[in-house]
Amino acid sequence: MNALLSVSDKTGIVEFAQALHALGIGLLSTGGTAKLLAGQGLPVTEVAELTQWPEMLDGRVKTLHPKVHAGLLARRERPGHMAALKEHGIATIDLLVVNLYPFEATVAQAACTLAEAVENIDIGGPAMVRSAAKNWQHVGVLTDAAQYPSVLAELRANGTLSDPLRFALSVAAFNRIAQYDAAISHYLSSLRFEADRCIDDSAVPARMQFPGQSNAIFSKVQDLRYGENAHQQAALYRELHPAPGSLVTAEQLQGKELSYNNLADADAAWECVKSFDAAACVIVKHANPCGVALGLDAASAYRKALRTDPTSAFGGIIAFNCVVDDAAARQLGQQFAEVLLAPDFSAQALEIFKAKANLRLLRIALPVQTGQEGKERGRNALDARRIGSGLLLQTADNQELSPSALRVVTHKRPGPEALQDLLFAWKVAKYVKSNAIVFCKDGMTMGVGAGQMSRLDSARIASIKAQQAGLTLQGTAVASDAFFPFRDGLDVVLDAGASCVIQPGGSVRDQEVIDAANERGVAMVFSGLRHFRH
Ligand code: 93A
Repeated sequence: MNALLSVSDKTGIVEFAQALHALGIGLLSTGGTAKLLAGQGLPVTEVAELTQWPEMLDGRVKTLHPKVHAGLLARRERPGHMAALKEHGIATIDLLVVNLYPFEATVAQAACTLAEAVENIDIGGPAMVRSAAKNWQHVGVLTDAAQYPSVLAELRANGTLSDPLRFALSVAAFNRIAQYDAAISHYLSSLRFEADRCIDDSAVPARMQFPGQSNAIFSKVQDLRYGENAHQQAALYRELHPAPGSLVTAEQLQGKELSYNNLADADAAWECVKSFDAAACVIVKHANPCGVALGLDAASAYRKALRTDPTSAFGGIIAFNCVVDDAAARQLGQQFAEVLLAPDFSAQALEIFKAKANLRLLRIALPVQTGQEGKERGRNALDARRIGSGLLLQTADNQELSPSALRVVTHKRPGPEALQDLLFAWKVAKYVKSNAIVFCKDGMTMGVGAGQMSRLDSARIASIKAQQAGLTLQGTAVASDAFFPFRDGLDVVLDAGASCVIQPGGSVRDQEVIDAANERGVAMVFSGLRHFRH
């Protein structure tokens, strides 16, 4: 058996080659990889020696040779193929280990030039990977160091690779090539061709991004059982380089397989909860928060969040931005939830959840919060949405409200506590579908009106729900995701008991609404920022 090893990322390659050698497998390799292996005392034949052709053109031509490709492509069961190999003195290559020139990492660097990017387009590597993957019945192809252990395990156990493993490796190889080519095509498509600059490509910066352009490359994580409804098919894709702290980086610790709706709701809950600095809990149903609260710890935040709307919370998605300990776990154990997300769970909490085998537990690391980047906390830069045969792209709603931008527009000013509640309500409203009306007090949602075509109805629904939950809206702070076009919406929230209001402002009738607030003796602040979410 012969293996050809040609890797840019040399992680683990020495140990892997040593193991292959110990199994009696012959080693072939390209310049840099061969040098590394030979330096470790491994008997390795350089491809240049095999082909009797030197690596040329600064390494652009290393393995593009019939001796390599025929060795990979020959069908062992066809006498004609084997006779041709014999005639030309070509040995079969049964195992191919390749990882490609680091194109994606190169163009991710801000200072990368077009020349550097182009030099990192691997030609020979993908060609070999395709040959090997096409001939999967005879060749095992490894394109990722993570595959080394499973391949070694089979080789050690059986001296050969099984059909299912070779097939899986082939699929992974073609996926990798597709991803790689997509990265190249996305990158080149993002450049504007300027004749004089592109000819001297060392002067061309790597990315000339147009506003709103997506350079994200997605690869499939898994098929989902079905989509939003049972008759719809669905799959989960993730970006090649997901932002740290984004939902797709989550690790599932237990529970049933995640569904399409679970993932969509978990994302809504996670995005909301990680926007808070204090310990927070967010309960989501049908993409809307039905309870959000701050607490001293997970347990107290959860207790408060649940009080907002215990009826809707049944079967919800519950997210925390802090460790879920045993106290929180015991309380959570009393409720039926579909998914629980948190940066971590204590050992006792995990023990408690074991009794609920179906409950899906997701652990997601919160990104370290430093500077503006930390503030982004793994948010997407772009939002995408399908419309009939088209795609709408926009930069994501990542605008943070700075308290200094708040403008008090009424005679009455909100006191420090009211201001806290207003800012909390404002944060929550951003994650509620429009039209959003959110009543809050003491770091807890008291009534949420979501997704109505009329702001008045959202206001009414929020107050009906508060009543049903046995909560009083007296003295609450209320946030409206967009301006009140007339005073009627304001009157509804004040009639319900609110004593201060935050809204973007910007209506032609702002003065009518401000006058109404003054007439009723409440404080109102303008955020100058709208948070539509449809
Ligand atoms: O420059 S290439 O496109 N031409 C080739 O013929 C070729 N053969 C292997 N790149 C080629 N490779 C790549 O070289 C492999 O995909 C691998 O990434 C890298 C390993 O080179 P070395 O062993 O010299 O470090």
